[in-house]
Amino acid sequence: MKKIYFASDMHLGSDVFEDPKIVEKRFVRWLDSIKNDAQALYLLGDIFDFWYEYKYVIPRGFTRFLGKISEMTDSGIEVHFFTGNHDIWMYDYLPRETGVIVHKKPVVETINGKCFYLAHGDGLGDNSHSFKLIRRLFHNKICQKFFGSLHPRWSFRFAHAWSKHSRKTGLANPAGYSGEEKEHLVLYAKQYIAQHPETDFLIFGHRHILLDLMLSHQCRMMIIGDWLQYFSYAVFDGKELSLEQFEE
Ligand SMILES: [Mn+2]
Repeated sequence: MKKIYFASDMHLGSDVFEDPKIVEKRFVRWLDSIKNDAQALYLLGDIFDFWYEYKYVIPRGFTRFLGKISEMTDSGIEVHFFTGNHDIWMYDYLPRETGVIVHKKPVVETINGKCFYLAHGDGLGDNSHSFKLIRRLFHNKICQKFFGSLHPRWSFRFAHAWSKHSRKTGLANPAGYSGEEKEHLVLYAKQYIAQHPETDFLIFGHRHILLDLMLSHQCRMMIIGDWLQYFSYAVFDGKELSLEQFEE
């Protein structure tokens, strides 16, 4: 069997690096390095730092990335694209143009007899009111329509400022791992496997940390880092799942 790869949080287009293409080019080199033994690739969210598409227009940039994943789907690799909290507004452009399969919700999938629970991870186990409110606003159809009716000169400027602001409070300075008892996703995962004990692996992005944790004798969870600090990914060879970092 060929391998299944998982990666998340590239935040393509973000200004964390002076040249935003640094992340994109590195990520594309990684895609090049896996394309020959990959059967499927799961991109677990926050692939773009900001994405919004209109009926006839898409954001500029990302050409190397879009070209590479199109090449991969053309060659028969299944590419799954999860939306995160930064690229919620994904409609039919990516599936039509690049052949990816878009997921807006967590996915449960059996791969080679193993049961996987896959999600970006935002909104899971985090019950804070301000987070819930913003999430509801961003997912609201009327708000999305209103945003789409603005000229991009205004809406994109607002969005990039917003993304920058949320990074100041989150991404550039993300709360590190503070233990099983405090990590929302660990708490969520424990609750989930209590209801779904058949689960073998839970894989998340979102937190920008590396975590590989046994939850029970059968069930293991991973938070697979990001492409801003760790250049990390998970790979499943049909039997074993491992968390790795791309080294050139
Ligand atoms: Mn992220």
